Amino acid sequence: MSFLLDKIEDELEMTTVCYRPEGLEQLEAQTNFTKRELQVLYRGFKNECPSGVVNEETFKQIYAQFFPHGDASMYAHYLFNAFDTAQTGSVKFEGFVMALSTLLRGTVHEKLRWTFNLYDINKDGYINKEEMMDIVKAIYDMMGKYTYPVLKQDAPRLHVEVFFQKMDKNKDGVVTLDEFIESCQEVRTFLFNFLEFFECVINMGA
Ligand SMILES: [Ca+2]
Ligand SMILES: [Ca+2]
Repeated sequence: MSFLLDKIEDELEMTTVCYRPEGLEQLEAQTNFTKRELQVLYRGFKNECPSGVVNEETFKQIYAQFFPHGDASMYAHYLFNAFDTAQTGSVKFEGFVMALSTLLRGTVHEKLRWTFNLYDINKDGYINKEEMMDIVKAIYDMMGKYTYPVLKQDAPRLHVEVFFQKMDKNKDGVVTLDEFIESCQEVRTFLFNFLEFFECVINMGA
């Protein structure tokens, strides 16, 4: 997501304050953004989403631009569901900014909690192997054929096995939030590295 932050910072340099969304003070208190940053974000948001809400289709369009050689639609779908905490099919500016604040400026713990929620596709509080497989496959699909080093056919399955061995401490077949956070903090796991790798790819492409 850091390409968004770069964009925000570019904008900040040349922007003049235009918008004053309602509840700005409240949002400033609830997020890690300054009032000025929130104004820039709001302007960008209204530009991209004149209706005032962002939907799954917008996520898909944005990711398709960044990953033209792959199919980002499934990853965009899972990502959108993590933003859409109320599961209403659309996300308002406030919700969008709260998630961005966590992703860009949250503590490690907050980022991990958010990531856990992304991977917990059915939102039952556990990550099971199928969910992990779906997400990892979605990431591979998104990267397409230009992933380096060239990935073997069974790479997603192997990565999921590694993930589970490391994360499922009590071997009950599901990963809880506590297991997830504990694992990520004690070792820099594949998963966490993969997300960082992913950020690098985005930055290079931006
Ligand atoms: Ca689940
Ligand atoms: Ca477990």
